[in-house]
Amino acid sequence: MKKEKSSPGLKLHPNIEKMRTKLEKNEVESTIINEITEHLGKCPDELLKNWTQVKKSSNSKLASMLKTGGHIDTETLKSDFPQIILFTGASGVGKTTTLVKIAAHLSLKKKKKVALITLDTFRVAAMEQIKVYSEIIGIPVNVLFKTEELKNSIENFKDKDYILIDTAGCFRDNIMKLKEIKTVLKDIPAIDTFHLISARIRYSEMMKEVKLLSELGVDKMIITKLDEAFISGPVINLSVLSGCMISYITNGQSVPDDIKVADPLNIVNDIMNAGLTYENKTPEPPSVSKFLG
Ligand SMILES: Nc1nc2c(ncn2[C@@H]2O[C@H](COP(=O)(O)OP(=O)(O)OP(=O)(O)O)[C@@H](O)[C@H]2O)c(=O)[nH]1
Ligand SMILES: [Mg+2]
Repeated sequence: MKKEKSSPGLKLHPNIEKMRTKLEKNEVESTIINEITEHLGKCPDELLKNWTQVKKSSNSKLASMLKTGGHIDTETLKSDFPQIILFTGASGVGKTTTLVKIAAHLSLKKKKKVALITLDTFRVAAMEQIKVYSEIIGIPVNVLFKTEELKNSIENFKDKDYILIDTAGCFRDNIMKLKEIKTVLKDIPAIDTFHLISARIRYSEMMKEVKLLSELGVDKMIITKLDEAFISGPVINLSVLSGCMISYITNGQSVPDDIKVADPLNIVNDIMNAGLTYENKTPEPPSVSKFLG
């Protein structure tokens, strides 16, 4: 990451310098840091003297720059046909866990008719994992060995409100699979795709994934494992600079609780207060303030 210091000769308030350092150490991109500096530069001295107020003002400015949205709207179903929701992402990113969290919310809390389909037949354990969860929630699951079987499987679940589809590991295979799925499902009206990205990977890696996905028309992200992130910059950079939007945040292994609808201020507060920054040696886990709103 290119680091840009404040311009020489221009003396910044010590608390603005402190905020710049905090953001730099969290690997926030310099364009964003400069916008925050400009914003704080317009704040009265009275506010700048108070570090808590500086953090608050900086967080709300950052929040206003974040792009979020695209979460599942359970109030207005788009058509009579089930809403199809695909979950993609690198292996181990949390696809199955997140799908199950959302399925539990839709079925148990919102009382919607939900079915699961998994295309992840690569590992026996993966099939077992989703079967066990579907039994606990009390919803059907269909395990498919070939993408071509998708259309039939969806047809069998056409009385449902939502069909959630789990895909298999490896990101490069996932892109191929996604292309295949999109081809098979090209006549189906309501398909939403959520791509999952771990908060722990580098911003440059995130951007590579987002670029490949945007070519497939995917712009909704779910950020997983925020509870395990040591620095907050990559998620902020992604949300401000990539053009995609963050729909959900997951911050723990507990099903179904550890997921939240992405709210800009909550995200900023959580990630700026969490993580092992250079200021505090022990990470504070972000709080799960509410379950899916
Ligand atoms: N700490 C933490 N762990 C998570 C989170 N989400 C998922 N996990 C854990 O990450 C591990 C992998 O989760 P899965 O849901 O199996 O990931 P996946 O993407 O389906 O993995 P594959 O199917 O192998 O590609 C499990 O141990 C989950 O409990 C999260 O938000 N925070
Ligand atoms: Mg899985």
